[in-house]
Amino acid sequence: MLLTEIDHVAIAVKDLEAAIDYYRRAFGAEVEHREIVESDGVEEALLKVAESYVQLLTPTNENSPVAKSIEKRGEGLHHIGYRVENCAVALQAMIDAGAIALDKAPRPGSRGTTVAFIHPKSSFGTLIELVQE
Ligand code: CMX
Ligand code: CO
Repeated sequence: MLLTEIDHVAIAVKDLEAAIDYYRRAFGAEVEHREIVESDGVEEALLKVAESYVQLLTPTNENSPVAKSIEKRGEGLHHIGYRVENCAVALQAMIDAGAIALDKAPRPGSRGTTVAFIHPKSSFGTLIELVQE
């Protein structure tokens, strides 16, 4: 079994401050980590839940995949991050199982992780991010 934890559930939002404030008022959730990932065109706020995170995501430019997603599909669930021991091994295993890789090789993600994305069309409509800590 290659999955070790649900790393994060990512939610695309237009107003990051409003989303953070909502999770704070509703659950008392605090931001554990905040980062602008310019290579992905996103700003994230990570809310820790046990060993996982809720990743609130907002676009930083109009070409961002998250900007396109909000434009075409509205705000809401954007992807799921599956935590794995070794991203390269998990990526190859997914390709062998029929997945279409968006990243041909693992690359840097936020908070120093190594990640690879899988196209939703090859994974039952779910954009998957493999996350190695
Ligand atoms: N979840 C499920 N399905 C999705 C989707 C999503 N997030 N985004 C797009 N799709 C579907 C579309 O509905 C579309 O389906 P149809 O062909 O039936 O219409 C299909 O996938 C192709 O979509 P598209 O609009 O042509 O493609 P985009 O240009 O929007 O690109 C994707 C989609 C997944 C290839 C692109 O978002 C991508 O490369 N994502 C990976 C990187 C990323 O998301 N980075 C930001 C997060 C960074 C982080 O978490 O750290
Ligand atoms: Co993510």
